[in-house]
Amino acid sequence: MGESNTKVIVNSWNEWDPLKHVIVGRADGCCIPPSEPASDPKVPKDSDMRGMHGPRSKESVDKANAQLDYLANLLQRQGVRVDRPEPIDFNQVIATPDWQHGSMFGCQPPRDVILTVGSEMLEASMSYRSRWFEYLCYRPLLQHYYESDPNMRHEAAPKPRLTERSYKLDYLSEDISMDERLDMVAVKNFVTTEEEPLFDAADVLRFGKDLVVQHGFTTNLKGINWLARHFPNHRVHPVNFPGDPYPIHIDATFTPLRPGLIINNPERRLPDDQRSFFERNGWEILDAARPAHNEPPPLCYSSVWLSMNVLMVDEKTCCAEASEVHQLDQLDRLGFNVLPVPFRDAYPFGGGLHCATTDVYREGRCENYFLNCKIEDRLA
Ligand code: DAV
Repeated sequence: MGESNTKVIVNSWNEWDPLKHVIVGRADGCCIPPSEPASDPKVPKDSDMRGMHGPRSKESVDKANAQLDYLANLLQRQGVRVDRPEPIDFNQVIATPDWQHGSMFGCQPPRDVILTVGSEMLEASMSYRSRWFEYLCYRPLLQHYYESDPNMRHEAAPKPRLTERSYKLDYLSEDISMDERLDMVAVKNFVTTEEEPLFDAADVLRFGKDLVVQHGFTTNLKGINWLARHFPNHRVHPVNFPGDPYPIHIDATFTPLRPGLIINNPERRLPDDQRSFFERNGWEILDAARPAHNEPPPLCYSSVWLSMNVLMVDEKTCCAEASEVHQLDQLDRLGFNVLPVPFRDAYPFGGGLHCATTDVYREGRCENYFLNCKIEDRLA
C-alpha cells in the first residue's frame, strides 16, 4: 500500500449517480450446473433447461462475449472505467465438508455476487452451491482496489453451509401448479429456509441511506437481518413481490431510475403497505413497459422481464436492451437519454445489463431520500 496513494477507488451509494468505474462480467467457460435444491424450483417444468448440464457451447459463449464487450466499450466511450473478472475453470467438481457439486456456474452476473455500498465491496453469501466459489473470480480486482484505496473495505458475508437444512425439499415437487406456486410466494413461503443467513447481492437496491432488499428464493429473512446489522448506519427495508412465481433478484421487478422514480413489473406489484413507504416520501412507482418478447432466449434462467433490467449511467442516461422497443419508448417518454445495447445473447449467462455489471465508483455521497421515515420502517 503506497502511502502517497490516497486515491478513492470505491464509492457508490445508489443506482443512478454518475458512473465512473464498473465491473462487467465475462461469459468464458460458463456452465449450466447440475440441478441442486436451490435451483430446481426456479427452472419451470417445460423449460429447455430441465435435465441439461455441462459447459455452454463455444458459439453461445462467443456471442455473449461479443455483447459484453460491446457494453464495456460503450461504457468506456461514456467515460466509465471498466474492469473484468478473471474466470476460473467452472467445469470441475467442487466440495465443502458438507456437500459436493458437479460444476460451478460462471462469472457473468457480477451484480449477483458483489454488493458495493459506499467504500465497501461485500461478497454476498450466495444461496446456490454452484455459485459458492464465484467470489474467487472477483478477488484479483477486489484485492487490487483494497491495496490502492486505503479507505476501501473488502468484506465477505459468512459462507453458508448450504446443507439440506437450508432448503425446503418439499418445494421441489413437480406437481406444484403455477397457482399453488403463486399462493406459496404470496405468503412468503420460499424454497430457502431460515437455517442460516442467505443473500445474493442482486436482491439489494441502494437508495443512499436506505437499502431495499427482496425476500424470496435467494435471500431469506436472516440474510436481510444480517445486512441490517452489518450496515448499522443504513435503514434496511425487506420487500416482496407476490406475483413472481420464482423470486430471485430484485432487478427485473423493481428498478429505480432517478431520485423519486421507480418502475415496477406490473405482474409483480409491490404490496400496498410496502408501496406507501415510497409514496409518502414523494417517490412515484410506475408500471414498467411490457417486454417486447414473448419468450426468453434458449437456455435462459431469467424471464422476459430482463427488459426492465436497465443500467443507469447517470440520472439522465440509461443503457437498455436494444430490441426492447416498449421499454426504450417508455424511458424516452420519461425524458432519459437512452443508449440501446444489444444483449439478448448474453441473457442466458445470467441476466441483463444491470446484472452484468457491478459498481465500483459513482460520484456522490450517501443521501437521505426518505425524509418521512418512521422508526418502524427500520428493520430491527
Ligand atoms: O425475472 O427472471 C431475473 C433477475 C436476474 N438478476 C427474472 C429475474
